[in-house]
Amino acid sequence: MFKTIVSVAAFAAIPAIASAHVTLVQGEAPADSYYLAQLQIPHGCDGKATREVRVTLPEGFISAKPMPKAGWTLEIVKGKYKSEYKDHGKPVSEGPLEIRWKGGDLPDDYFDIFAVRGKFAGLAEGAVVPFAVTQLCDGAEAVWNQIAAPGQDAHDLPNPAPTVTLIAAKEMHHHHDAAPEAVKLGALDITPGFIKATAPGQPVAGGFLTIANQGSEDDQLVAVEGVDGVDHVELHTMSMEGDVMKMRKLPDGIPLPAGQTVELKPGGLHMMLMGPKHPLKAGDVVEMTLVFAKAGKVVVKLPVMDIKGGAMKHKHK
Ligand SMILES: [Cu+2]
Repeated sequence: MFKTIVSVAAFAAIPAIASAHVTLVQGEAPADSYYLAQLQIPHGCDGKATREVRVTLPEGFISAKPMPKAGWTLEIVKGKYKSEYKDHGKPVSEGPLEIRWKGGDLPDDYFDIFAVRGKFAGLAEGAVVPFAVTQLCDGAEAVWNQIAAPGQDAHDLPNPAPTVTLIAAKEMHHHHDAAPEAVKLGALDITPGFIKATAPGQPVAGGFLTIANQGSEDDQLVAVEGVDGVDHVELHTMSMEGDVMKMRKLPDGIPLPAGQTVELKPGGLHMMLMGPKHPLKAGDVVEMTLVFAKAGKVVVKLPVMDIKGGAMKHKHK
């Protein structure tokens, strides 16, 4: 159960947490490169245990290989791709189209991750690529296949397909140079995301990362401090109010429920670097200290990336 530290205001932010929907753990990937698609299944269908998970692989995700899971039987549905691709110089025109993990038992109270490795080919930077998922439960199913129309926010959709946004390979190259590494602090696994590059004079910059609370106790990200070159850092959420996307400060921080993964990402929960004293440029690495209510403090490094498309609008009141 939630501890008293979770205030009403923070509680109200919980629906914005990505873990309510099926999501991809890594929301960005370089175009024309390998990608480990980790699909996070946060709950069952209407309270019923999940028995089968199916993912439809997107066109342009080639040479896919699923990761076997104990207690589940794998089925790979193969067929022709719509186009022909090159993999290591060889033409590829067919391969896995759908992966099915069958015969398992994932109770509604648990979450799990199902992984497929493959390679993006022929898709442009900025493409938002869906991995549609169907959960089959005892006498029920949940289908995660809705795609946001241009200008529409995926958060409006009741059953959005999990998506990954393709970014330029050189941005990922910086990513490798900077080697931002996952950090462990007690029961928390913290995976660095990125900070959006800013133009001169831009008053704020969004910062993103993923925190998995593997423990049995709730925790809370209460503050981000120690960032050079910015005035201070706030924790924000975004949500639709009517047809307007509104940003809201979370004065008590971001709840990290036990056993859940909370993703800070464009269009949702984020950290907001207020008042950068100079533009944040792609390739920079920003060091910061995350402060948690229970786990304590840890230093993480986030690379600055010039992310195109899916831009978050910073309409502060
Ligand atoms: Cu904000």
